[in-house]
Amino acid sequence: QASPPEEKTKTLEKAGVLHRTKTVDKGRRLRKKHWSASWTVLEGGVLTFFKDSKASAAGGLRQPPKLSTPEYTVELRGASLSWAPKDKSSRKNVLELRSRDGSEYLIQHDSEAIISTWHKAIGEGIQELSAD
Ligand code: I3P
Repeated sequence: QASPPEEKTKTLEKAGVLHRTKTVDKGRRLRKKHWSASWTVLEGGVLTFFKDSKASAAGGLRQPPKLSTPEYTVELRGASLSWAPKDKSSRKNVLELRSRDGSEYLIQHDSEAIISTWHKAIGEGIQELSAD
């Protein structure tokens, strides 16, 4: 028996620190790339990039991490994901996520193993939503 939709959308699928940058905002290409390391959460068909994790890391172990606020939220419904072509970045292991509203994000991690688990999880998230 299928679980009710509310239950499904609350499931945390994945979380971790990734490098990301927004390159296009609703069809408008941004002039500069600003890579930052940010806490990233995939949950209920939405990918959320929180604000730069360096701010909370600066507090060190003596301070609890500050509750960070989301910087970008990307609805996976109607989105597409692929490995970024080489001309999009000099970095290795870069994914390109295009949202339905015409925004684009690059997502990167130095570890091929880690970026591959994100590729799979985001790809599956997009697939599941397109089947609804
Ligand atoms: C950019 C910065 C980015 C780089 C980008 C540079 O310079 O070095 O990291 O993207 O390359 O323009 P600046 O800090 O002066 O803005 P990658 O790391 O993804 O290669 P680009 O111009 O080829 O996009």
